[in-house]
Amino acid sequence: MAYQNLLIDHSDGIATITINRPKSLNALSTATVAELNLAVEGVDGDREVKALILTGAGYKAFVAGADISEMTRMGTPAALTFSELGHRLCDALEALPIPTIAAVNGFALGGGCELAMACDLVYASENAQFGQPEVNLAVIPGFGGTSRLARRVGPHKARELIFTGDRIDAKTAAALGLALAVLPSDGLMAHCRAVAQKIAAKGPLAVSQAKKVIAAGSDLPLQAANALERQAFAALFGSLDQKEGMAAFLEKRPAHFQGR
Ligand code: DAK
Repeated sequence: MAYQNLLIDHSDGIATITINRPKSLNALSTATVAELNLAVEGVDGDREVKALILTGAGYKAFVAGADISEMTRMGTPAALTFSELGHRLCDALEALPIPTIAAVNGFALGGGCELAMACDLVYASENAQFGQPEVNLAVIPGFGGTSRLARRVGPHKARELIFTGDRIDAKTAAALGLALAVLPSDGLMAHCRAVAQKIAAKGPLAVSQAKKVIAAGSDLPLQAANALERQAFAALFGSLDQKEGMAAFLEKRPAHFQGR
């Protein structure tokens, strides 16, 4: 499939989606969000892909938000459709059975911050800036920012960031837990690929179950979350990979996982 606004790369079991609209700082137009939905669907159906990296083209921006030149023409029905498209994308990223990594290489504002927060792991370059500046435009986050930011940094800090529209730098984002680490700009992708490769070498069913249980469990009381964990833990003992992983340990050799 030929994309107008994305670059897609598959290598060594890792898919990389690069949002490629550098002239508008990779702003999310409707067409870009629609293409992202298709690209994520494509990754979902590909058993060879063990991890997904999402980034923006160039060194200045991950995504500087939803495309303001397009939003300026929207009324309520079009805004609802746009917001649904964005929610579908963020939900699809969270539902992928593989880990997703946001390589935040510059501005991650508005829809860009929301997209990063829909990924499992977020790494930032030194020049990255995060924020939900929608109130500057007299709107609110529309791709899940009100809920995901509150879950990531707590409702108190989320209120401050969303009410003021303030941008925070990479170090502050890391201190808040919004980013896991801050990397030099020219080392960000190598770091993200190294993390993706490390994960890709593990038992894929186990990684997938861990993602699912952490996501579902974080919205449940502890006992219910532990019940989910028990079921997933036990189910993995029915997999070939579990036999292989434990046999390889005892035989002091590398494991060869098949995802079965
Ligand atoms: N949309 C469109 N174009 C953008 C853009 C954006 N979000 N951000 C930057 N650009 C364009 C600029 O217009 C400029 O284009 P030219 O003038 O060169 O043609 C080019 O990118 C370079 O930007 P600047 O010249 O402004 O670059 P600076 O380094 O001076 O400033 C900046 C960088 C990121 C601080 C600044 O560009 C900026 O403040 N950008 C806007 C950031 C922003 O407010 N983003 C949040 C957008 S709101 C909803 C659904 C979704 C959402 C809300 C509701 N529903 C449907 C309910 C989401 C909303 C948002 O994401």
